Amino acid sequence: MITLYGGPTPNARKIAIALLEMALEWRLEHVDILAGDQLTPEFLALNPNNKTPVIVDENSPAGGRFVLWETGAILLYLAEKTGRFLPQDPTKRAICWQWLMFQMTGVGPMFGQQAHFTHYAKERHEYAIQRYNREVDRLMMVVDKRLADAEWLGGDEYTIADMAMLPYLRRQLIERAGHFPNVDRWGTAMLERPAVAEGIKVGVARAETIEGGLSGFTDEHRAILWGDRQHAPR
Ligand SMILES: N[C@@H](CCC(=O)N[C@@H](CS)C(=O)NCC(=O)O)C(=O)O
Repeated sequence: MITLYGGPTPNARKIAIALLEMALEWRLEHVDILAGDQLTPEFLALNPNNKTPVIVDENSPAGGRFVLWETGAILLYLAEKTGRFLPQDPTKRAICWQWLMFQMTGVGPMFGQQAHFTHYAKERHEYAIQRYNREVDRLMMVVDKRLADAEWLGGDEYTIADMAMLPYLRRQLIERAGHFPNVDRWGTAMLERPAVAEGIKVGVARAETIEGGLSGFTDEHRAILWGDRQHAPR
């Protein structure tokens, strides 16, 4: 049994999609990051970086309980555990890692900053808004070009790189529909997969989360996510 600690956020959705695609036995342990669940001693014992998701695998290949955080590492662990969604051919495998790393180091952080300055920050910072909107456009262009040349991010096989990317592109698929036709084609194919359609709903039933952070995002939420509690010694 694998426990997924997380809520309705893009990073937890990556892992829910993978667990469903791989038909693993799993359960969700809901972590409400707007209420500060990620800052409790119990959660920090799992992930000292106070970020969701975390998985706890009671049946790891080494035997027994295994805790892992960082979605790129979790996706690779699950793919290797099951032998699925990671190409066998060494160069195809490396290309899959390349797009996975591109999601982890480029798309994830930059889309995150764009959402922060566009939706969550209390004051309006024109420079930051422009900077991150332009960077999101540039990254979208790179992904669109890749998907013009290949069916899936890794090439001709659906892999964990696609699972990592979809949750971050969902909002773009709606807000920028028609601007990036190859991303649109890929997004439609992704959402037709039952595991993807179900995985992106992870935690929604329990959520008090403000999807997209557009309305009702309060100073209390800001204090939890970017205030002093984040910097308290642990
Ligand atoms: N690089 C990390 C990012 C994880 C992350 O940013 N998680 C957010 C939700 S999407 C979180 O739990 N934030 C809580 C906090 O910062 O206190 C990963 O890929 O696992």
